[in-house]
Amino acid sequence: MASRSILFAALLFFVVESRRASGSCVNMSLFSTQLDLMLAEYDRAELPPGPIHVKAALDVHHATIDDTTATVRLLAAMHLSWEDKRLSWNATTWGCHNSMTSSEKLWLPDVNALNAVTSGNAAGVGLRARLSSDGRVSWVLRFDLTSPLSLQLDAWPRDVQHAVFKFGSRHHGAAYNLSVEDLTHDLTVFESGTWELTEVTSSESVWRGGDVLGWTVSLRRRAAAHALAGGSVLAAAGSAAEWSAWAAAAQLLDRLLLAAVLFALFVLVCMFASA
Ligand SMILES: *[C@@H]1O[C@H](CO)[C@@H](O)[C@H](O)[C@H]1NC(C)=O
Ligand SMILES: *[C@@H]1O[C@H](CO)[C@@H](O)[C@H](O)[C@H]1NC(C)=O
Ligand SMILES: CC(=O)N[C@H]1CO[C@H](CO)[C@@H](O)[C@@H]1O
Repeated sequence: MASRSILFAALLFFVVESRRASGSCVNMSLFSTQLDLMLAEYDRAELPPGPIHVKAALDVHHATIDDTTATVRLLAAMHLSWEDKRLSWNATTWGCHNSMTSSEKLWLPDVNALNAVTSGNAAGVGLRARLSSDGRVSWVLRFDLTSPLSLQLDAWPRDVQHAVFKFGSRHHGAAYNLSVEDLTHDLTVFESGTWELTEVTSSESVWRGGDVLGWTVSLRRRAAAHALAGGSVLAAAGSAAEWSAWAAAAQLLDRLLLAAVLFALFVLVCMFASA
């Protein structure tokens, strides 16, 4: 029941969101023409005017530790947003408040992981960015990161490990300031396996004149050995239950037999008595 209402709420949210994304334009073809004209004059190689403050929120999708290689792997989406006044417009005259557009046409902050390697493909880059009429740009970067970890095993198998992932501009003395923005929703982590994500905390620091954002991921080991022991206890409990059922049945049979014998004796006694 609960899951159904969650599903319904999610569906409703999706419908409302997609209406807001596409249904808010009065005349889409008119708006597209205006937007194309604006982007034709736009130079992506030039910095947005004024001080640039890029806000970042990290949405952790999956985190796990590989004991054999002492590495931690993180799958996450980083939501970046900033202001670029060159991309603002009058929502009343254009008949539209926001729009998705190809991100390769825009100036983008070069935020990257500083202390981890991207596994497989390079960091997934959002192909589209969301523009708002007030000049705010939102863009999502996807990370698949692997980082070495010095495992603290004092508390094994109930150990909690902390891994820090740092992000910043690829270039020293970045042209923009970076700060952490809290996620507007709870963590949605798809967990499986040995490690359970318990906490994600963020921090801000400066390194070589550039802002550095750090997210510390805390993972607790789901003691596999204990789980196994628990499993075998359960199995034992299962067979014990089976045995007690058998025993009960045997006992019942015993009593029935006894009753039958007693009954037969009674019948015999009655027969002798009447004879
Ligand atoms: C949308 O704008 C175009 C171009 O300005 C115009 O030709 C068209 O009639 C408009 N459509 C509506 C539904 O207003
Ligand atoms: C947008 O345009 C309308 C009408 O053209 C005008 O009245 C309004 O002041 C403009 N808004 C801004 C923020 O410039
Ligand atoms: C590029 C930029 O805007 N840098 C600024 C970042 O923030 C510090 C202070 O918080 C400023 O001194 C920088 O100029």
